[in-house]
Amino acid sequence: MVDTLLFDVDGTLADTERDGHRPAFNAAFREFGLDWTWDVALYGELLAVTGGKERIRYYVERDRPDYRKPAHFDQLVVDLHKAKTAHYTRMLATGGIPLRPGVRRLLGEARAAGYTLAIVTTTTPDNVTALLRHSLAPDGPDWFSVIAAGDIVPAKKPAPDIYQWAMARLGVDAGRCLAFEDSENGLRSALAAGVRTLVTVNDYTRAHDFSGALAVLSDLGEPHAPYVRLDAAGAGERGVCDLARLRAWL
Ligand code: XBP
Ligand code: MG
Repeated sequence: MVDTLLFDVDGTLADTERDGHRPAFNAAFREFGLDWTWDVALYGELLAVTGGKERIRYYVERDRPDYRKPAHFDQLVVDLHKAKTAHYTRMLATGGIPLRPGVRRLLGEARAAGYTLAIVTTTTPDNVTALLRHSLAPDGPDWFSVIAAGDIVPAKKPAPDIYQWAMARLGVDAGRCLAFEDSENGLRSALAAGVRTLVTVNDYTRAHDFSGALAVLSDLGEPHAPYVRLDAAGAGERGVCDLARLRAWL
């Protein structure tokens, strides 16, 4: 019996990557006098690597052979990332990034039904609490029994470690859990931890390989704007992803 829902954050709860993280990285680069600019297409490629600090290193190695690393490069990456987090959380507090369709509805229904909710993400903890507070509810972070985030485990998604860490913290085994992810790295991470996974795609992840997913949806859907199911088993089906629908799929 599934009674525990594990949510990825970036791309799953909200479309944070293109209009949140990406401009925040760019603002940090400018602040540090670096002429690095991540446009929408380039950022899509860089998303192959999870974790902001890891992504900066990947970019330098892959795209900036001209850049001469200073002796304190490791510290520079940490400082850049700290600045990026400050830009990002400020952005959430001022403008806000809305939750994706159906997210608030399903979280509310699951909470009312007594399900355990948890967050399982590679992003920085401050980013999660800022998003939940400003886009979900002032007490949004308290809706979740565990928030597993960031550098808590050294091996980020697609490694299963962050899911295993969260389940150990919750004291549940994988059979009681259902994960929500938007990307191939996220899906691989959850499946490797033995957790069945529902995928909602976004523009960056639509073409990923989602084999092994319970179902692949455009989004969770709302009564006035139903999801479209994208995986072969139910392609074209429309609906609203609620607890009854999840139970039927499980
Ligand atoms: C999210 C990430 C994160 C964010 C940026 O992946 O990879 O790195 O892009 O956040 P997932 P930080 O949705 O699979 O958890 O800069 O705080 O790392
Ligand atoms: Mg994600």
